[in-house]
Amino acid sequence: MADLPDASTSYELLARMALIRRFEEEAGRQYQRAKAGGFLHLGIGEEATIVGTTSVMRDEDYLIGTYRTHGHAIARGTDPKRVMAELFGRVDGTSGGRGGSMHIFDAERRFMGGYGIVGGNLPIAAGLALSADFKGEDAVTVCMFGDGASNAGNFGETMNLAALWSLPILFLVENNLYGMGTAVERHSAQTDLSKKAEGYGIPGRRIDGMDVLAVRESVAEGVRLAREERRPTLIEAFTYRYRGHSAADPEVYRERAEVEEWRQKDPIESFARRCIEAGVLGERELQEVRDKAEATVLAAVEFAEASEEPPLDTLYENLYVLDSDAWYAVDERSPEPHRGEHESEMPDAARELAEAGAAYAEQQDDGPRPNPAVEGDAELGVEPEVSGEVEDIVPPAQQRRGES
Ligand SMILES: Cc1ncc(C[n+]2csc(CCOP(=O)(O)OP(=O)(O)O)c2C)c(N)n1
Ligand SMILES: [Mg+2]
Repeated sequence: MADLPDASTSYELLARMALIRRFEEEAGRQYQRAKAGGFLHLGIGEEATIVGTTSVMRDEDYLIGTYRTHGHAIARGTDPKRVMAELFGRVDGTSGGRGGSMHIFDAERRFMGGYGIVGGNLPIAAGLALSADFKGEDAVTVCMFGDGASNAGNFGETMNLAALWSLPILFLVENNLYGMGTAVERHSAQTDLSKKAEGYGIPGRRIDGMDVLAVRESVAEGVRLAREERRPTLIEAFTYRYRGHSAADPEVYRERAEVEEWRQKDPIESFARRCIEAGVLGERELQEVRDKAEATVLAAVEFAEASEEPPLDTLYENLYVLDSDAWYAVDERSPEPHRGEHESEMPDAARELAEAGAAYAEQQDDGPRPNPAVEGDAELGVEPEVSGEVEDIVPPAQQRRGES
């Protein structure tokens, strides 16, 4: 068992976990009151994995997570007021109220989201680590994801590149035993998730994710290996969410007794008890931690309530649009219904579109299809823009090994 750190570090670990717990309980309550919209995924029970990890990261390090990341942002130092405002969809939220619960983001604190696509954050994490490497920065990327995400195709793709390019990255799988309602042994052929990247050259280890000090110790070593030796590793932290997958989960896939069993290992209570028994913290400090968490969370709700909703005419701001005549990601038409938008018109519109598609395909049958990458967009006659010589970009690790 890892030794207790000094009193101020112990206090900080406990206070951070308690704040996240109280914040999430309140988020759940506000969601029931319909103050927070969209989806809501709470990580109550997983605080030790989150706080243990961030507590050994430097300010310049990147953290990227999933859609269950209110706690991750707060652990990284994001103001709980701004996280709550994001849940409420208000302008003062971390994403200006546009993202909601699943898209908390704080570039200043290098908390890079917040992703709704399971496993979608893995390749982005590799990109963050690669960019740090190219810039010659010392920053490490910590990528946290769920047990379910370890089955996604880009898990393997990311592990391969991380190992090949010796990226300064640490992968941490938050194994809470379920991907939605599917237990690990029903969704993963290899249930020892720490082994899942071994074949790619990334070693792993399993830890108790309910023990904040065990997480701290392992993550500190993983971060050191990434920073100093450019060796990516994978940590599998066993943890548990007490609440359902999202706010709308009848939880038919598990027994109440199982939830109770995990509650006995509660990361906050067990750490507080240990601090008291060792005489590192006293009852007075424990009460102070609770009171401060309460006050911070109530202030966050008040702040979010008072923050404005984004004005309607800003609806199309901050959207990514490909600037060309070809494909648009955004419907820029006026708000009234357009062709095909009335349900009664749908069958006709669908038939017309299908016929138009078939007619187009027929035209293409005479001769080989144009390759837009080589010839530009044949139909629009757009030439590809290439300025100067195109150089091969070789990642730093391969440059160091003299590969091109
Ligand atoms: C690519 C993709 N497939 C499916 C979903 C639907 N989905 C949302 S969460 C989830 C379960 C993921 O479980 P896990 O990775 O263990 O994370 P946890 O929710 O337990 O934190 C699924 C399947 C999705 N969001 N993205
Ligand atoms: Mg899971």
